[in-house]
Amino acid sequence: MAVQFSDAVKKTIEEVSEIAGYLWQKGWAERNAGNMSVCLNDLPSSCLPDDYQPFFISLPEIFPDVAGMCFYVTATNKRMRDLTRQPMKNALIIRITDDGAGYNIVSHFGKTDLRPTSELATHLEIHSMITRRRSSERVVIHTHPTELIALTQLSGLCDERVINKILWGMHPEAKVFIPAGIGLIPYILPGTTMIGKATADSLAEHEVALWEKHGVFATGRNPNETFDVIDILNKSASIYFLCRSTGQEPEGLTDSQIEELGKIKF
Ligand code: 2HA
Ligand code: ZN
Repeated sequence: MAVQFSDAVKKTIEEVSEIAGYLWQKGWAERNAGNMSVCLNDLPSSCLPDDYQPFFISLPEIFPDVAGMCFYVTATNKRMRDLTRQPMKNALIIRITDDGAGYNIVSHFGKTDLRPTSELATHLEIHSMITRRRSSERVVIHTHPTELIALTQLSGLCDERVINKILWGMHPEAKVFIPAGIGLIPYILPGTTMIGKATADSLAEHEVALWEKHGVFATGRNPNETFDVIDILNKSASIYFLCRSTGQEPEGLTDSQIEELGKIKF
């Protein structure tokens, strides 16, 4: 007998697996690259069997803002291309304990070798920031978009102001759909609470955070919307490199054109 999920949870899992396929097709998810989490505030406790034995794992710090909340999280060392076909063999559902000091695995009857992504601390820092702001966002995606990462490898470009000017200037929709732009996080060891806090702070101000020489984190109300902002920005970065490959510098939109686009509301 499998754990029964509500229709809303099943729909979320279907959407996440669809996006996992896109990340792989885009070439942004080599080997085990990337991870996702979704806040499942509607996970009914009735989906747990009466004899359920919660398996407790402690967290590297206390996360009081997400205490008691359930998350669907991709598993460490698993592939996005596998998750797209088998979402519950490559991800798990966890519930943060009421004191925020750890979590229980609530999927798989608590009996599984799967463990959450190595970037769990960053995901929980971001979900904590979202909860404090009472935002309706509930999805966090981390992936390795090639051209956005390449921007951070060029010393003349690895600057938040410069990167935003390039990205907004390469296509009008970048400013329309990502009006607050991308936040740049200078290199910090991945998997640490330090990079998690820096990322959450940056995402409080921007739609997307770019980890120098590594990848991006984005938040959204649903998996598709979260994927879209990364896709739009990486398209801009691709246009930039395509123009430069001709030996010429792209013109880019002017500051006043970008400002005008920033006033469009969707
Ligand atoms: O999940 O991308 O940053 C693997 C990673 C770690
Ligand atoms: Zn990564």
